[in-house]
Amino acid sequence: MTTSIRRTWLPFLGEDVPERCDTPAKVAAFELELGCRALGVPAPALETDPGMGEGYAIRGADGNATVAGGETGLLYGAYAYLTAKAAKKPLPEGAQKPFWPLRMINCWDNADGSIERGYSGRSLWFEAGRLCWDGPRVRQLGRMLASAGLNVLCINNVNVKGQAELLIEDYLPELARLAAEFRPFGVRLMVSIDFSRPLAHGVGTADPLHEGVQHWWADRADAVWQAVPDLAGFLVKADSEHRPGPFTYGRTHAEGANMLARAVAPHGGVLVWRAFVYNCQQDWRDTVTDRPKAAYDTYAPLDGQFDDNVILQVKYGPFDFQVREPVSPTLYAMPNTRLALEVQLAQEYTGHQIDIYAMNPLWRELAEQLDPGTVRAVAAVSNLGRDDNYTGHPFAAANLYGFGRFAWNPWVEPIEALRDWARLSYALPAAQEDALVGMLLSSREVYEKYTAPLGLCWMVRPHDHYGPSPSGYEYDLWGTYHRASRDAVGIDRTRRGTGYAGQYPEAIRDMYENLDTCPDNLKLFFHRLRYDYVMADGRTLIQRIYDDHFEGCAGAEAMADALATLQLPEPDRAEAAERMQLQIRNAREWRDVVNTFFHRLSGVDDAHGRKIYD
Ligand code: GCV
Repeated sequence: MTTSIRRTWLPFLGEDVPERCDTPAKVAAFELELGCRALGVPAPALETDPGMGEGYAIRGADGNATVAGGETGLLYGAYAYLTAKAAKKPLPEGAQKPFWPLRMINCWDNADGSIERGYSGRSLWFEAGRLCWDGPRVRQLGRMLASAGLNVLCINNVNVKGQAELLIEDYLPELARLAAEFRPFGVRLMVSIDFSRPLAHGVGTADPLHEGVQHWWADRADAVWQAVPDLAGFLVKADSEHRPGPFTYGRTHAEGANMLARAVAPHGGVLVWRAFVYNCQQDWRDTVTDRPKAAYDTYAPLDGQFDDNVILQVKYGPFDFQVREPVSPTLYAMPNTRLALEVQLAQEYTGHQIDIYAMNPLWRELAEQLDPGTVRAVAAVSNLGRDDNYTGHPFAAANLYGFGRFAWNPWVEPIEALRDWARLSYALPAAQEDALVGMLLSSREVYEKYTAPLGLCWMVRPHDHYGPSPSGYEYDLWGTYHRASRDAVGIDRTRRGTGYAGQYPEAIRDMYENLDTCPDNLKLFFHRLRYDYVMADGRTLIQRIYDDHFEGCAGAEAMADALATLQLPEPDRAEAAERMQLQIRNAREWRDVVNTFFHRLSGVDDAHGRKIYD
């Protein structure tokens, strides 16, 4: 494996964290000494206060400062001290603690070293069916995760393929060694498991109510926790996209999850159960089944039936990480269940870490629309891989860092998280820093406009999900239809239509059902509209489709101009420039394909006479 190590947003920490730093307190002391020396600032004293857990407080003035904290709190305090100094910001005042206790990264890494939806190289810890890794690189990643405040890393794909044997004796010593690499950074491992695994071990069934199955899982949990006593838990994708699950045995998802939760409970583990169930074999002629309704229909009736150590992990939107979706109604519907909010750093539908797409603005919207106290944990699908810079596009690191900031404080201002990342990563002159931060802040809207604006969704090329294909999923099995015709586009998801909007609390439901209050950026998600429908800003729907695509593409071109002015260090400059060429090509392709698609259907010309291909 490669040993090249990039420092991402911590360039001033020029040395590797040595193996002898085997506790968070030792890492904190090492980092403070190294970092303060590099930055030319006095190092604060460290004071352990076990009662503070993950919390910390920085007391006293420069030259006489103390970082007090619980064991991992000390580590977070040390990084907070260093990042404030490096970013030339005031030190955080008063006691600090993370909003969510579980701040998780979910890797979709396979045992053969590939990554499902991975856009930054191969796996950092799997190759040729085994766990293996480059120690200094993994410790640098531990440093990155801790400095962003993240504390759980699920290392394998929820589509458990070939990594099922992670739970078997043969693998456990390696799993224990990997856990030991991350432990000093306050990061605990988690593993994804295959619900049907007892079948492969002679049990004859995977029925959660079968005693043999229960014993098999309890034994496995004993063995795994003996090897890794602080394992955070198991993660499960069941009855979803051909994965096995309790439905095979006529059991509910509460019965399935609780059986596993009872196996891990004696070890203090959590059982994270993903709420991503829908019919992926839908007939496009069926206009009654509506995929976004599926999670609520499956899980809301089970509210209150899950054991205390079950966490139900819900994707933030009802579809699947589209460029814009409303908040999933399931997140409002289960007050008696521990919920986790799932987001996706891997840019599956948002540009493959080629196109720039900064996510803090999206997460801030989630915090505004959903009381963050509704969920107990937060998880992000990883954007990490073996590329030298870990995230493919050097700016995609802003999403990993920004996710940590969001997980600590869901109300963090996007501009603050992104500016801190930019300032820590690159010492740019003020005007260039502004240009970079401005580019990141606008990137989501730009991407949305040149791809699938107004709540359209799913116009991506099937399967790989990069580039335009307006009809690609239209006659397919995945339940993802916009049903564009000569006169109209969109799905009526009000109670007069599929009924999806009826899954929301009344005030939200009414807001979306009423065309006057439904925001334009979700109009076609909730409504089927004629092309001559007049949007809130006075333009017709068809004109908005054209305008958004022209504006989005122009926005990408403006980002390219801004990027060219930045004096980024190499190799980031060259990597970002190369990817920007691809982004521009992608944006032009989207603009022309989608505009042509709607022009051919509607026959309506662009009011401004711009080029639309026929
Ligand atoms: C891990 C989408 C992706 C799949 C992914 C799935 C999930 O369908 O395309 O690659 O599988 O979501 O979140 O489980």
